Amino acid sequence: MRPSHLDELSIDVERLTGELDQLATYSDTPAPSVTRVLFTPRDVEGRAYVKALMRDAGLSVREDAAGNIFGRWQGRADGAVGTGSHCDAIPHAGKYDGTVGVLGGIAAVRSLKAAGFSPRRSIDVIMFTSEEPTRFGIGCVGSRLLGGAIAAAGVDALTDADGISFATARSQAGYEGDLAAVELTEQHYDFFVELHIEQGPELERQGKDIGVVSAIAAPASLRVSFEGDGGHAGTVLMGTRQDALVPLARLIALAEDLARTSENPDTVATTGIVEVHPGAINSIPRRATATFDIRGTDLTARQRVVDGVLDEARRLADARGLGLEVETINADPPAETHPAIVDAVVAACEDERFGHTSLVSRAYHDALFMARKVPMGMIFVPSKDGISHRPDEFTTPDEIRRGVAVLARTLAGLADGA
Ligand code: HGY
Ligand code: MN
Ligand code: MN
Repeated sequence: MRPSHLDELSIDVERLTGELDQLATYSDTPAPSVTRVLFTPRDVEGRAYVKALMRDAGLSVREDAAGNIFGRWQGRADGAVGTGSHCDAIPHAGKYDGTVGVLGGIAAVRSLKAAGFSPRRSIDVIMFTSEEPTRFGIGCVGSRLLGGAIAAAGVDALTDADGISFATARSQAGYEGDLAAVELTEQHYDFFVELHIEQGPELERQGKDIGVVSAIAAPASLRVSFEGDGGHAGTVLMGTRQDALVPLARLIALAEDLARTSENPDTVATTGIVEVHPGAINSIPRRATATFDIRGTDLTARQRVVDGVLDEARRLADARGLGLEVETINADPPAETHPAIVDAVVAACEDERFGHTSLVSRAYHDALFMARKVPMGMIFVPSKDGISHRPDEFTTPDEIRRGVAVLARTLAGLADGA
C-alpha cells in the first residue's frame, strides 16, 4: 500500500550529513580517510554514537551477542521490516560506505515520524557487526550469523593478526552470550532493504539518481601459502633454492589473467594482501601468503578462476618441491532481490520523480546474507567517479537526500502503515 499522506515527507539532509561527518571522526586515520576496524576503541565510539542517534529518534535499542545493533520503531501489529547496513570501515576508507545505510535509515524513520506516519509492521534500523573482513579475514560476520550462513562456533575461534580471538575482541567491546542465538527465524522480518552507495560508476554514467538493485554478486576468497627452505640470498645458488614468493607472484598474475579473460565481464580477481617471511632484503622468502578475492554474478565463471588458481598452486608446489597450504575463506552464492521490494523501490522513485535504473551490485553487502532468511532489496545512490574504499569516496548531500527519501517511502510501503 502506498501511504498517501507522505506528501509532506521531508529529509533533514543537513542534519544527516553533519551526523555522517561526526561519525567519520571516530577513525584511526586522519581525515579525509576513515579507518574503523571491528571492536577497536574507534569502532566502540562509533557504536555509542549510532545508539545515541537511534535513541534520539525514539527507537528502542537492542544488541545481540555478535554486536549487531537494532533500533526498533514498534509497529501497531505483528511483523517487522528491517533496514540498515554497517559502520565499520577498512583502513584508509571513505565516510559513506555503509554509514549512509545506517544513519540514512535513522533519518528515514525521523522523516516518517515527522510526516505523521504510523507503521503497522515494526521497522528496525540495523547496524551490522563486521561487514568488512579487515580484522578477522571474513566479511559480513554479523549478517552471516543472522542469516545462518556461518557456523557460530567457528566465529568465536577466528583470530586476528595479533592472535586475539573474535570471542575475546567482542567481550572486550562488551558483547557476551551465545553466538548461536543470533540467527534469525524466517518469520523475524517480512522484508529487508539496504540503502548503500553504489561504489561503482554506473549511476553517474547513466545519469540516474537511484539504483534499484537486481542481484548481489557472489564473493569468494582464498588464502594460499607456499613454504620453502629460504636461506641466504647470496650463497644459495639459483638451481638449488626454493623461493616461496616467486611462485606466489606467478599465481597472482594468473588470477588477474583468468579474470580478465573470463567470458563473464562481472568476474573479478584481486590480491589485496601479501605476507612474506622473514621479509628481509637478503633472505630468500621462506613462506609467502596471498589472499585472493574472486567474485562474479556467474558462479561457473567465478569457479573457473578459483579452480585455475588452485590447480596452478598445486602444479607450482610440485614442480618446485614447496609446501602448500590452501584455505577457502568463503565461497558464497549470489542473491537476487525480491520483486515485491523492487516494486516498492520503483514506486517510491516514481512518487518522488527520481530517475532510476536496475543495477547488479558488484560489491557484497549485509543484504546478501539477510537474503538467506528474508525477502531482500537494495537501493543505491551514486558514488562520485565510482570511487569507494578510498578517502575521496563521495556522494553529494542531495544524492543522499534522494536515497533516504526513496528508503523512507519504501519502508512506509513495506511496513503497510497509514
Ligand atoms: O568488499 C565488499 O564488497 C564490501 O565493500 N565489503
Ligand atoms: Mn566496504
Ligand atoms: Mn559497504
